[in-house]
Amino acid sequence: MGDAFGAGFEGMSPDRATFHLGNLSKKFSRNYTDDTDMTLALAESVVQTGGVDPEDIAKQFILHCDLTRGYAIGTIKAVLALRAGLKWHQVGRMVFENGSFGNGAAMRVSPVGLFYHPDLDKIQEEAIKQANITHLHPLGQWGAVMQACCVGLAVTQNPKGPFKKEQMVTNLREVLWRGQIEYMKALNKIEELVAQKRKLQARQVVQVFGNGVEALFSVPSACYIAITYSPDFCDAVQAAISLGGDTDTIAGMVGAIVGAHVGEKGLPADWTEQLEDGARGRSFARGLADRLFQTWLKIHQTSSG
Ligand code: R7I
Ligand code: MG
Ligand code: MG
Repeated sequence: MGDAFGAGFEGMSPDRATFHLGNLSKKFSRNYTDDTDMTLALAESVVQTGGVDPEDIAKQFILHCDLTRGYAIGTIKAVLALRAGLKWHQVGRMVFENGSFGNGAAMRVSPVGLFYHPDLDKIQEEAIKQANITHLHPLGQWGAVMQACCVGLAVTQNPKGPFKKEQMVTNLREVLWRGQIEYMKALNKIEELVAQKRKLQARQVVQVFGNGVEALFSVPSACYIAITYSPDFCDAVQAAISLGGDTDTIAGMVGAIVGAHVGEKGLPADWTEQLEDGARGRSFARGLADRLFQTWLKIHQTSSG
């Protein structure tokens, strides 16, 4: 939902995006972009294989990635190379020799957070595993870890209780210290702002955390916004869009985190109705979410009984 609502604001400055937010209800298309396209492909693979299997994910990418939906160059080349017959572990350096540090592995990772919650160690491992197909750079990988952990922690919190912001920061710290120092620095800033109960203006959020296509300049922004505005889904997504820049992705990641906490009942029905409903549109996505939950349930019932 965040992806489809945010897409029309891509590349705007925070001031311009904030100005146009007044038209959110009427002005823009509700078509999803590459963010959702890849999320659906990953979720489908998790359901079919019962886990994260890069070979099968690559198969889903080959079958379902619609490269007209706003993909960036690194991922386009990787998918084309897969279609040309290369293996999943051969396509991660097609454009960037150290691997991509774009936010593409983070934007699609929410099924991993949902599927492996509440096990943060497993979320870390599997988020990196799925990132490795297209995003081998540690900043790309750990952006995916941070986003997946946010989703996993949000879905673990009681949807009826208050959103435990400090708890979420503490739990994130337990994982992020193992990875890239840059994400720990961003988490420290988030912690400081949460402790001060400060809601930054859009322009300030961009100054502190960024709004770009790089994982480091979008995942911490999404995490800060989600923690600050949860459980209000509409406020959170609008705050994400108001940052401008990579709006589809930041709003998509925020929506995934807050949505994981509030569940379907917490989503605005009038927004949901506006989403495109083609072959892999909202009805398909809803059914896939159910199948993902059923698969999660089966595994957890088996392991607990
Ligand atoms: O990460 P990726 O799939 O892009 C996702 C973004 C989201 O905003 C989507 O909504 C869509 O619009 O695209 O694709 P990549 O091409 O791997 O990374 C995105 C961009 O990050 C690249 O096109 C580069 O501009 C930049 N980038 C790098 N630049 C220099 N060196 C990523 N890695 C590098 C690098 O190593
Ligand atoms: Mg996109
Ligand atoms: Mg984007």
